[in-house]
Amino acid sequence: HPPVPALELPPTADGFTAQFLRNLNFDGGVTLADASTNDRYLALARTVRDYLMLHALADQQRQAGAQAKAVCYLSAEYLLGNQLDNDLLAGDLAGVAADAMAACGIDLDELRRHEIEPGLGNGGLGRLAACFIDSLATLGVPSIGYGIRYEYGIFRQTFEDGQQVEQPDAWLTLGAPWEQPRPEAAQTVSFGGRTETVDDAGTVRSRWIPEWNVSAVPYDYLVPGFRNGRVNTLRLWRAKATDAFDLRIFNSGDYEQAVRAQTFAENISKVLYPEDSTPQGKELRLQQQYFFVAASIRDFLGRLPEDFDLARLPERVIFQLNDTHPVIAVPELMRVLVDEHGMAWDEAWAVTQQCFAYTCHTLLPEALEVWPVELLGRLLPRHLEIVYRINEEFLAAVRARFGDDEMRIRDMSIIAEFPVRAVRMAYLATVAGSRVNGVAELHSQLLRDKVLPAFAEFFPEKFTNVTNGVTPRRFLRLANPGLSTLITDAIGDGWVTDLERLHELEPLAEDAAFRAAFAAVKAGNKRRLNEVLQARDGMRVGDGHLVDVMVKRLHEYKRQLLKVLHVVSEYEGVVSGRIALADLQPRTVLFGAKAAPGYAMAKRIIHLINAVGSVVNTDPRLDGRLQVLFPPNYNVTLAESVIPAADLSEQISLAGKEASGTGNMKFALNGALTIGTDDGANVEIRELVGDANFFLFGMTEPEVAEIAQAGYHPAAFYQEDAGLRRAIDLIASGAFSGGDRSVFEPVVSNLLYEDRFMVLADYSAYMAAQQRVDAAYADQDGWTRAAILNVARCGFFSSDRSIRDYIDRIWHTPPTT
Ligand code: 26Y
Repeated sequence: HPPVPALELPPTADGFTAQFLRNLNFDGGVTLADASTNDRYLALARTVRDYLMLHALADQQRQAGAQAKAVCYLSAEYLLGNQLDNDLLAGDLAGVAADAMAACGIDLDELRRHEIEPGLGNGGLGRLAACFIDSLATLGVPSIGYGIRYEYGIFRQTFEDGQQVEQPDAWLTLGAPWEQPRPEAAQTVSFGGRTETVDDAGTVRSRWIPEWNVSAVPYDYLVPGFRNGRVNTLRLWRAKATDAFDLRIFNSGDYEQAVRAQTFAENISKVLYPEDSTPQGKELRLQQQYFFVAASIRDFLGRLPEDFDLARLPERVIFQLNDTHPVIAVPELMRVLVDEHGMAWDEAWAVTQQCFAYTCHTLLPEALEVWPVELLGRLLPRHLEIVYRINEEFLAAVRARFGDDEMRIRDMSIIAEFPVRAVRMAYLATVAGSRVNGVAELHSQLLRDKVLPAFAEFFPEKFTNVTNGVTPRRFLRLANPGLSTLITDAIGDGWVTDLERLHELEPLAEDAAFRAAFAAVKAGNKRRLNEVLQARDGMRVGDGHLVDVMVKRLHEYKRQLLKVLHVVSEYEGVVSGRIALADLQPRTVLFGAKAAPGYAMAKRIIHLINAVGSVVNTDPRLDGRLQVLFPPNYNVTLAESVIPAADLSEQISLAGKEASGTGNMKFALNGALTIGTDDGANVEIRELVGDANFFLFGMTEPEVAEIAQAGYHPAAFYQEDAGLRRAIDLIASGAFSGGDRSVFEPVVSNLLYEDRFMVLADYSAYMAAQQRVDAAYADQDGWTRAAILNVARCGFFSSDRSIRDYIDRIWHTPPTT
């Protein structure tokens, strides 16, 4: 085609300015003089995207015709965080953008603050997916992320009288400049109806006669690699009513019914379920899951050449199942191969088994998804038949190997019989997938030994580990510019894509000037956090305070209550005169946590944290030396300010319950010291940073199993430990609830009589570990040395390494150039 005036590459400030103004004028329809903050933000975002699009087009050209195997990452959640800085960094556009904004008299920081992050995930699992697509692009692995474009992401949290109130997250209302709708690539997804058998030239086949359809419209996000010219796609699906669906009803003359039908269809991608780890078995959730995987499989198959032999599908794709949420993809691929393409069952099963791999992210049995047969049969009748057949053949194989061991058969059946007949999605994924992985060494071992032992015995070759990681671009380079500069000045900038090079910092831990510079960066990060907290919530971290941080979803197993008991004990100690104020290490304890809206105990714990904070923070006897801050609405954006400012990272789950944790990695990488149990990836962090630079406490997983076995009696710990008794009694007395003893009674009695996660059993060990923290912090120089060693030794936790492990152990998808 004739030459078109292209954006200049490499980008220049003039070129950037011109494109920015074009976008402002023609896309936004305003002049610079009249543009609102939102107009300017949208035009800036568009301009950044335009530059990335240049790379994307060139990349597509290079990859066109290549027959490389691709990873399709199937995830119901992507907790992306802000896009502007990420894309400016990846595209190496920050300098020209700053110059261009200056030339236009625009405050770039104001536009940064204007951005609303896409919160399309709950917590660790969703954030991991976002880190993984970043690493896939940076490593140049052909890959597509598939998910759901929720109109409302994770709720916005506010506090009223210390209690959580949820507000809708209307992240799309001011425009969505990072996404590109592709209506022409819409897919139709069917639901409901029935199956019937047909005689197909002598073979009896089942076929699905669905009852209703929705249209899945893709919205594409560019996923740029770090300065490598690679741009992958994140394709998120939005549900729309199909025309056919509407028309039929419109023609019947029932306008209102037609509009209702539209609402019904579009509800599918309306809202992210805010529960993590307690599946509710809701029909809409199953609709969401099938909706996005059915659209994604069709979409991927549509990219293959017309005459492609589907028997060779495993050479071209691996579908990675991010937990059980997308596992309905297994019977869907079988249905497509067998019913739509006429492939023989056995061949289709062989193909399917090679095309899937499953990552498990939990150890809590109640977190494993199970779909009642009644529901599945109503929504996806053909898929239920397929699951039954998969199960029948699998159980026949089990019988062939172990004989008619009915106990074993019942244990391993993909169909549970109690309390209702239901499909165990984790079992289906394990039977169907080529690999099953846990997300940290300990987790993978417990997965084999405790969660899926019968399957590990039957398919030992399937089980593997890939320890989680975090992207160093967002969580070090962007979040901690001060430390990034210090590191780059010392060892060059290769660490951004080769994080093990941080080891080169180790000798500098012994260099007094480097330690001073490192400490100055930490102090600067605390000031920066204070600016953010001040503007956001009117809060601030105390000067000279140890910044002690516990940020993560609110869950009993994560044991925010243990942290609360520590705070209450310190408070009670000072108030009762047992601790001299001068002996109290000044500390600010910072919490961030959302509770699932239906999780009553988690919400009570939030209330308790706020209640303790308002008493402790204002009691003159503490003189501000102990502060509890709980900024509401913890999200990726706040994490980026909090993590670099932390001195102490709280990773205090009951051993054997936290699959991995990834916040733990982000803190250590930013030079916080961890106080933690022997759980999840804490184990690997401690091995790498060394015992001297990690505050370990608490029972090990085998010890937990042993006391659980023997019968755990929390009240005994209360009886025997005077400090614990005083802390619990103070809460029970109503000291934090205006004298009303009933408010936190459920928390107290739960601790005393149930305490499922053994908070009381680990209390004294935790208190002792906190004393070691205080003593260590008193030696500031020693603390800084340990912090530097944490940074230097955590290169392993790059998500680039995780992705390389997935490639080696599971995907076998080499990077392409
Ligand atoms: C079924 C539904 C209710 C559900 C929705 C979300 C179930 C689970 C989840 C999310 C789970 C999750 O975030 N798990 C976390 O995954 C991280 C990444 O692997 C781990 O680091 C972390 O330990 C684990 O709790």
